[in-house]
Amino acid sequence: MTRTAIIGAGPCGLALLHAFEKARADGADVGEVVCFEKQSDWGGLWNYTWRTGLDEHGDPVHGSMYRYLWSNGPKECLEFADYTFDEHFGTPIPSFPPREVLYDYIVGRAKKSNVREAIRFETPVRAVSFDPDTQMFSVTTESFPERVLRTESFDYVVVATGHFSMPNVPEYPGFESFPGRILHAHDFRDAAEFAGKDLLLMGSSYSAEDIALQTLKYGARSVTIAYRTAPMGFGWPDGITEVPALQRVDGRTATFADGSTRDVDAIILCTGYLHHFPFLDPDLRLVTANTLYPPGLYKGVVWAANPKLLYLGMQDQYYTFNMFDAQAFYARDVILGRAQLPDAATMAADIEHWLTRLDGLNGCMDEIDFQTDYVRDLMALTDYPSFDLDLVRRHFIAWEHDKQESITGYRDKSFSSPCTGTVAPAPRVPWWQEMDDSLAKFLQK
Ligand code: FAD
Ligand code: NA7
Repeated sequence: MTRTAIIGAGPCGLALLHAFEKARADGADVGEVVCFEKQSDWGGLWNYTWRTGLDEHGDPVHGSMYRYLWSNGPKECLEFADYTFDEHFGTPIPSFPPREVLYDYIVGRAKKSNVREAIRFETPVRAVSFDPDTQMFSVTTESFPERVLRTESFDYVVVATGHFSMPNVPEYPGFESFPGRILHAHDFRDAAEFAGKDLLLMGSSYSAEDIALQTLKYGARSVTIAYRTAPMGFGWPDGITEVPALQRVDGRTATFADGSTRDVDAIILCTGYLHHFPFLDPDLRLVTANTLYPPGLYKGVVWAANPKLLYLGMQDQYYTFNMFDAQAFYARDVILGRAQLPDAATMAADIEHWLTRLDGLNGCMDEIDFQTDYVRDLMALTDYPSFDLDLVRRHFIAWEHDKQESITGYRDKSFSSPCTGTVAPAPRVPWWQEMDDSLAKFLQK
C-alpha cells in the first residue's frame, strides 16, 4: 500500500487531503495518507495565535498573522472552484473579508470533505531522510503532550509547511542601543499597541504596506517606511511617509540614505521570510528566495532531483487557495500514477523555460500574467474543476489599479466570482473606518 506523508495542515496540506478524499470518493485506491501538523488545529497561518516566539511546547510559533488582518486581495481571486463562497456563506459577501471569515471558509471545505481524521495534530515532523536502496522516506515525528518520538516509512513526502514563518532579520548599525522595541512583522500582533507612537517600518512589500496602514488606522502618530530598492509609491494617507534606505540609528534617531532623520519609538522589520526546512535532510531541501518560480521544482511542485518528494505553495503568491488546489490535484495525480512524469532532461527543460521567462518579467502586471499562465498550465494537467481564470487575471489587474487610486479605499471595491458570477456587495462600512474585524460583524446584514 502506498503511504503518503503530508507535512502541514494549512491551506496547502488541506488542499491535498481534499484532493485525495475526492479521488477516494470516486473509487480510487489512494493508499494511506497521513498529515502531520505541529499546531493543535488546522488552517496554517489563518489559524490566528496571540503567541509570539515559542509555542506551548517550546517550538517556534508558526503564525505570522495579526489582529485586524483583512484579505489583501479580492476573495474572488482565491475562490475554491469546487467550494464557492456562495455555497459556504449562502449569501453574497463583500470582496475583502477579514481573516476570521477566510479561516471559516477554508475550514468549511475541510469539514465537508471530512479530512480531519487524517491529521495528527500537535505532531511536528522532526526529520526526513530518503533511502535510495529501499526508495522509502523515514519520517520522524514528535507527538505532544507526551513528547513521543516515532519514525515511520513513507513512499512519498509532501512538504506543505508554508514559507512565511521564519523571519528574515537584518541588523543595522545602532540597533543594539536603540531604546525602543525592534520586532519583525512575524511577531506583530496588535496594531493598537503602537497607538500614539512614531514608527519606523523597514521593507517595501505586502507586510510593510499593510502594517503601515494598520498601525496608522489604529492610532500610531506617524509611520515612516524605509525602502531598500524602490518605494511602493502609493498615495499614502497623512501620517505615512516613504524614505530611502535606513543607514543607522543613534539613540532613537534614524538616519536615511538621503540624509534625512526621524525620531522613532519602535522599529518593525517588514523584511520578509526565509524558506526554512530544518526537518529535511540537506539534500532534500528546497533552497530559494521568495520568487514566483522556485528552482528545482517541476511544475512548481515535484522535486526534480527526487520526484517522490513534492512541495506545495512554495511560490511567492498572487494566486493562493485556487493555485494551491491545482498544485494539490497535480501532486495527488503524480502520487497515484495518474500523471506520468517525463524524464529528468525534459523536467529540467520545463523548469528552465519558466525560469527564463521569470527573468524577463518587468513589474506586477507581468508577474500576474506569469502566475496566471502557471496556474493555467497546471490546471490542464489535472481534473481540478475549471473556473474563469481570465476573469481572475483581470481582477488582479483591476486590484493593482485600485490600489494605485486609493490605498485606503481599494478594499471597498466589489468583484465578481469566477465560479458563480455572483457580484459581491459593497462593505457596509468602508474598510478605513471599520475597526471590528469579527466574522459576526462582517456577516451582519
Ligand atoms: P501555512 O498557512 O503557513 O501552513 C503551513 C502549516 O504547516 C502550518 O499549519 C504549520 O503549523 C505547519 N508546519 C510547519 N512546520 C511543520 C512541521 N515541521 N511539522 C508539522 N507541521 C508543520 N494569502 C491570501 O490569499 N490572502 C491574504 O490576505 C494573505 N495575507 C497574508 C498575511 C500574512 C501576514 C502572511 C504571512 C501571509 C498571508 N497570505 C495571504 C499568504 C499565505 O501564505 C497563504 O494564504 C497560505 O496561508 C499559505 O498556505 P500554506 O499551507 O502553504 O502555509
Ligand atoms: P516580501 O514580499 O518577501 O518582501 C520583503 C521586503 O523586505 C522587500 O521589500 C525587501 O526589499 C525587504 N528587505 C529584505 N531584506 C531587507 C534588508 N536587509 N533591509 C531592508 N529591506 C529588506 O515579504 P512580506 O513580508 O512583505 O510579504 C510576505 C507575505 O506576507 C505576502 O504574501 C503577504 O500576503 C503577507 P527589496 O524590495 O528586496 O529591496
